[in-house]
Amino acid sequence: MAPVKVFGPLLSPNVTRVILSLEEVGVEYEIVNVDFNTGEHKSPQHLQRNPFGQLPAFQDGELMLFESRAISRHVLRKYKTSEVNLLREGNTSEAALVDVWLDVEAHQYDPAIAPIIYQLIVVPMSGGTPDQKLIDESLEKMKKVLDVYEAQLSKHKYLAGDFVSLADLSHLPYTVHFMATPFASVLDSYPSVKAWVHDLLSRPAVQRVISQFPKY
Ligand code: GS8
Repeated sequence: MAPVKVFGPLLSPNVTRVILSLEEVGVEYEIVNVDFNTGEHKSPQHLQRNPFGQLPAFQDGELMLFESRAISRHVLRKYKTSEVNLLREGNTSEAALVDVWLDVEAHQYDPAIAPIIYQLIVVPMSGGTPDQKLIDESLEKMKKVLDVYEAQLSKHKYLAGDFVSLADLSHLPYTVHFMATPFASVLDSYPSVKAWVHDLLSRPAVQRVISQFPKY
């Protein structure tokens, strides 16, 4: 039996974030699907795992967690290996910079990119029409964030410095879907960002996860 369980479909970006962390440290895990279509994420059973009725939830023995970034930090802290040190907790300055860029991802990048993916991929799946005004506004927001990333990544190979961290990987779940949209060429104006994304995509753990994604 796998030591840990991830509740939620692999394709949901916040679920993918957790799976990427597990793959990086090589922990065996079981994915327990929770069906959005039937509203299973709002069922009393799931609300016990995540009181906000969202995915992912995560079980590690007696410990039940929600919030994908907190789960990822737990995984990378508890199952850290000598080769994989994605939180840099041995160095307080590096760890603080990882926290800064993880917060940037959560509070600047995610609110800009998530509506674009939702409108372009999720809305059409349920037969709806994407809200173009919201997409345009979100793209403008995203470009402002990417300006900052371009400046940072032209000075350092990764966001928190010259070492890869969870702050970098945490961007991938939405970015991979973004690259499959008609707006993927937006990244062409940000060469350092594009090189950074491609570097992250070449990681074996990342490849193991995204090779399971559908080709749109
Ligand atoms: C967000 C979880 C979330 O929105 C986290 O875990 O990082 N801050 C949380 N999950 C989505 C699915 S993944 O995109 C979700 O559960 N949506 C359904 C809902 O909110 O009802």
